[in-house]
Amino acid sequence: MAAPPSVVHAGIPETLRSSPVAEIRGPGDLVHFYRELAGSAPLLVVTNREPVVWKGEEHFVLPPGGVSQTIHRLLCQVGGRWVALRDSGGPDLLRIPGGAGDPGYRLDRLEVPPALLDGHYAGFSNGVLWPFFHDETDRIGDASNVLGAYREVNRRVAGKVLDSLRDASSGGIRPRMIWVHDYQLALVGQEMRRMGGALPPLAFFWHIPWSAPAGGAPPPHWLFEVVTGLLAYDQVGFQTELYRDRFLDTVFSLYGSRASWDGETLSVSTAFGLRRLHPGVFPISVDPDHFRMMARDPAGRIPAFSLLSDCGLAPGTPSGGYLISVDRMDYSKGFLERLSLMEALYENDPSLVGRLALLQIAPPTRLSVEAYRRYAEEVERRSEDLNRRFSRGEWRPVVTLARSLDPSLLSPLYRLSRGCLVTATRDGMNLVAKEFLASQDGGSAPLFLSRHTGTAMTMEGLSLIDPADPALSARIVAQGLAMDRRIRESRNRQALADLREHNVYRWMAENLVGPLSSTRNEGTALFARPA
Ligand code: ADQ
Repeated sequence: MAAPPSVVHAGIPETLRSSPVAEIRGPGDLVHFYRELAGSAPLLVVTNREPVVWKGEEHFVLPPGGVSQTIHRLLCQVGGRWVALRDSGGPDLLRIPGGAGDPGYRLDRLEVPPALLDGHYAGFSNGVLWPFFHDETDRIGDASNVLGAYREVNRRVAGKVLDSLRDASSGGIRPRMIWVHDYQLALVGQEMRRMGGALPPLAFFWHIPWSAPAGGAPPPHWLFEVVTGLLAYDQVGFQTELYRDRFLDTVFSLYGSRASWDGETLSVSTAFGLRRLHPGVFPISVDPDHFRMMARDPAGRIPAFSLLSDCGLAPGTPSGGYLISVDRMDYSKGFLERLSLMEALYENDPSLVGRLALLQIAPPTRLSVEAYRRYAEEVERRSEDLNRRFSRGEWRPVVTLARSLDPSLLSPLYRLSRGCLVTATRDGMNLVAKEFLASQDGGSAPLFLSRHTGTAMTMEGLSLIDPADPALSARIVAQGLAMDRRIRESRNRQALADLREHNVYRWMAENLVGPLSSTRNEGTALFARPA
């Protein structure tokens, strides 16, 4: 299958490509960049989930999630606020300390009653928006009973942000910008503007795909509201040019001649006045150097060896070969498609039976959503079928670890594998693919990457598969595994060089540079208050 044409990080304005943003390689560069633009002005971040898990008193731990940890580290150093829905116990405010001489930040936690939270999270966010934007039409739930909860939680988050800005006990803060994340919070910007008052630039990042407007069919009734909500931000970031362009298509299909786009700025005449915003393309990434180091570190390699031995995949033994997959148990990650691919692989080449297993590291996710519970059961049934059919003695073709593993253990597991299978049917980016490539660092294990991921659309020279066609994908995997070692190493080296250039710190800078450079950020309202 041919790789897509070179679209590596396309869509980023020329000015930005040649700016110091392109030089950013690590956390120190990012902090320096932030201070150059914002001085000592703080940053305010808004997410659905908290960056820390409270464990009592002043004690909390950091969950594994890479992106939230990168933002957390920046906030620790530059100072600011983080507003999120509460995930664990403890007080409404947590002071998160910075390192030596760093200001740290304050986490403002919003408590939402369970019934409302259920409508917002399981109902609209993951029962309607997620399947809609992952083109899983059959799984889209009824929006009418849960849209109200979504609106209400977004309104409460907006209120919490404004309270945080005005909080008399701290004298209020004047952040240089507010950065809101993901589909659960699309309406927060609009709600803040409705509540009135001076606001700094509002940026938003949409982490998941944006689907093409359904040709001919009427759009769902809630889409206009979500899109209009996004228009309230000054910048809306997407992972790829394709998603950004589809967003523009959707805006044009909904707003017709009231919308115009000059290649940088989208202008739309809405019921709330004229909106002018920048829909940007900012492909998210990882910290490749961190993964490289972890992959080699004995502190992770030793437990990785013993975990593999416990799973019957002892490294260096004839039955120890495995392909790895690491995903939340989400239908969009293509678990069933991956099992079909493995089945086709064994059918085509029976000599792989007993020599090459699938190690799937798959923590359960969103179990409050019925579709997820049913999907997990189906995956388990299919895995058992495969295990019944292809087991040889103690050896199993499918080994499942239904839990989260620390990245320090994950990266040696990536490194020790024979290859990685990413079979997402749709994926905004897919960071697992990038973590795997970074962990190779000199290794030759190939990545087999679904062409429906943002990673496939924004990186060159990778082996692309199509999860919808397991037979073809199995042939691509077999060919990739048989390819000359030097070719595989060279491909991985090239991918690593790309990731070092397009790393997560640079992604953050790309998101921040526009709003931080804005001349309109001295506390004046960017849009008139609606009449
Ligand atoms: P996700 O759908 O969660 O993210 P992905 O980009 O692959 O998908 O990120 C998952 C992260 O969780 C990775 O850092 C991975 O290592 C970690 N993870 C997954 N399973 C794990 C396990 N068992 N143990 C430990 N860690 C595990 C959403 C969008 C993506 C987009 C990201 C970032 O759906 O398309 O790439 O946000 O924008």
